[in-house]
Amino acid sequence: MVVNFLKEFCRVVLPLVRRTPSLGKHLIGLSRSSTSVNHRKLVRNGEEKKSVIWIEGNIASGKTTCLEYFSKTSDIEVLTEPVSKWRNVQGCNPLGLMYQDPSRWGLTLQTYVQLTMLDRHVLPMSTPVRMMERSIYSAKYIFAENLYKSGKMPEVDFAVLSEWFEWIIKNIAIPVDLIVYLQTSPQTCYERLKQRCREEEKVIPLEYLESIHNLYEDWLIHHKSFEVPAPVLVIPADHDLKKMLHQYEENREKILMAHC
Ligand code: TTP
Ligand code: MG
Repeated sequence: MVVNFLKEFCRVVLPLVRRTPSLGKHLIGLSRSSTSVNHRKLVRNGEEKKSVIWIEGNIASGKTTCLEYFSKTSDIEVLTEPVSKWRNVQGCNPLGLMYQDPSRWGLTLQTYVQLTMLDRHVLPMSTPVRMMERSIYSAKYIFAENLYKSGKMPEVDFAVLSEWFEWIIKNIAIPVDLIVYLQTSPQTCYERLKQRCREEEKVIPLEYLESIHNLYEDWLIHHKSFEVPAPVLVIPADHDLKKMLHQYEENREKILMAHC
């Protein structure tokens, strides 16, 4: 009987899902409309409303520090970026390889970043609020875009990565209610980068941080490049730690009540 049911399910439902991507999305859990700017309330089949906040900003803009600050609040789940995986996947270091030879290894790194970010986005939520470092969107709209625009990613690599990305955002629900943009000057990031001294990043010149900065500004501030999937809260982030923590506290309500 179970076998018959499964056969019937495959015969009737699967072709329907293939023909109707939005139905597949409902089966995955959340409709696209419920994550858009105009429908910001996350209602998953009658569950309580939950809120997802992305922390975005240049390399070394202070995203992890911001997440660490809010991780002390109860009922918030904080997902830091899987950088350790990018530095070590089965004994290989795609991040280091990319910085050494972007044309050869850019696609390798960006494919893996895309996978690991997607894995974060689809994790079931166990608390009312989730904050996460970056998103699959900035990996594509900022980093992959930068590699391609600077002539370091071959056209065919960018095309394949883009098709993957478009498929993912069309078929898999990526919830977001608010983007917190830590806005820095490239110079500040450059100084912080030198201080923290992550081995792979020693080769990063100031111009690289300037390019990333400009792509961020075009996307989140000037709305000149790509769709912005949620409202943006801009926090000036050139300040010292004390002032930054003060600003996070000042903005606590705006950030944590993102879904209201
Ligand atoms: P960031 O995502 O900027 O993380 P961070 O920890 O350096 O930032 P913060 O100090 O604000 O917490 O970058 C991690 C490294 O990964 C950095 O060298 C840039 C690189 N990277 C890519 O090359 N491609 C990508 O798509 C992403 C998301 C990061
Ligand atoms: Mg970080």
